Amino acid sequence: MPITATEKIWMNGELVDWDQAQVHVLTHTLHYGMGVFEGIRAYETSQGPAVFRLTEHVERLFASAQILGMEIPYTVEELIDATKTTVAATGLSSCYIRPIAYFGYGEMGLNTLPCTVDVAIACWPWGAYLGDDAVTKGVRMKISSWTRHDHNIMPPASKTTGNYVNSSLAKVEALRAGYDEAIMLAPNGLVAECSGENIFVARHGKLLTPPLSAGALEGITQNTVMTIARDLGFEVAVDNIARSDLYIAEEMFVCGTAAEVSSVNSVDDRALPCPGPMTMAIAEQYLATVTGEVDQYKDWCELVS
Ligand code: PPE
Repeated sequence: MPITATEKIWMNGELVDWDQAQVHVLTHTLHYGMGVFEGIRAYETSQGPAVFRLTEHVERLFASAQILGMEIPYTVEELIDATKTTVAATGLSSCYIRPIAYFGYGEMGLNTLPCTVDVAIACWPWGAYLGDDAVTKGVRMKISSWTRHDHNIMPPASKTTGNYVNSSLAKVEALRAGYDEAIMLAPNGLVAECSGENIFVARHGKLLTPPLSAGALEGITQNTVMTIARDLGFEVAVDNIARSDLYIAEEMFVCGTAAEVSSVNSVDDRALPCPGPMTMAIAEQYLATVTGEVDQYKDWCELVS
């Protein structure tokens, strides 16, 4: 999906012009994939632009870094402020936000201990990740021939840049085969997640979503959806899902910051009921929540100014 340039990018404490936000080709992370990043969205609310669950996203950035043994040279509060400053500097009322912490220029070789850690935050307008009609029409899924990372190979709990080699291989394979998105199974065959979203299936009237132990990222949207779903009166559990659960799901959707809530209309060419009633109710409530229209979730909308 193409990027639209905005005014400024925050780099190591300063707002720089979009075109000046550059790195050297010998930047350590470019070679070895040891960077951590976030995907966040700001939405227009009646009180102005607000970043959805900004604090949790920045906290997860620090957790991702902690898993890699990377020390981010800022505090959570400083990066929350920096994110708001960046969004405000673009003048956009809604946008996608990409913070990244990476090992910078100056050292080569696999030892990261002497490396400096650089941080950048960019934002730009980004539309529906899985297509404009992903909620109503649903997307076509394919189980990937690529396996999700094992915990002792690439920790899936860390949103590490290098982890996304696995996601990109799966995504491109699915697109080339005529599908919209890939479902990844863990090394033990259990369902993990999609290349960039968490999965929910309905079985026996109950929503199930795979745990971190199955190789899924602990999605902030997944957490939001579980809260919304329970408050709407649906039963939800974090539990293991087998491949066959997907084929006979009563309904299925995927969710993530970029994809929001998107229905699934088929898995490996087995048609699923779509859009499902729980999916539709949750998708509608999610949109109202991120735009600050639901009183009980207003605190999740962190105003930019
Ligand atoms: N799993 C993966 C692998 C993942 O990348 C994401 C986010 C999620 C689950 C959902 O997490 P959360 O956003 O906290 O609900 N994927 C990002 C898009 C990746 C991309 O750059 O493309 C996102 O949604 O921002």
